[in-house]
Amino acid sequence: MSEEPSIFTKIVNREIPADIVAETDDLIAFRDIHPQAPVHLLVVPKTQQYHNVVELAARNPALMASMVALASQLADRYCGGEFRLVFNTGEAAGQTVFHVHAHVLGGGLDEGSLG
Ligand code: DGP
Repeated sequence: MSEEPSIFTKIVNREIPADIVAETDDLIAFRDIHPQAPVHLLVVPKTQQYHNVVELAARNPALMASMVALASQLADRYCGGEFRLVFNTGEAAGQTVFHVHAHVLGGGLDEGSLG
């Protein structure tokens, strides 16, 4: 891997702590450090090779589908199965970590909370 490990790769590798709520062979999910909703989880592929959801969807749609499935399972567990799924894409859209991740938001959302 030519890039420096992302902050999320460091969480995958247990180099920095996180409140991990689920893990599979390919994915990890943990609580966002700056929650924007009563339930705010991040679902993240363990690989950092996809920088955003557009790359992921083009190159590995099965992995993207598994992210949606895990988001749904977590929403069942934490917020009654209903949730907002947000992929910020690009700096101007608020993306700060260029290792693709889905924000799973739920549990009494305000209109304005976009992750
Ligand atoms: P985005 O702005 O879409 O790139 O989302 C990045 C999210 O990652 C942001 O909501 C805050 C979260 N985040 C950044 N660093 C950490 C961290 O070290 N731990 C956890 N749990 N979340 C983090």
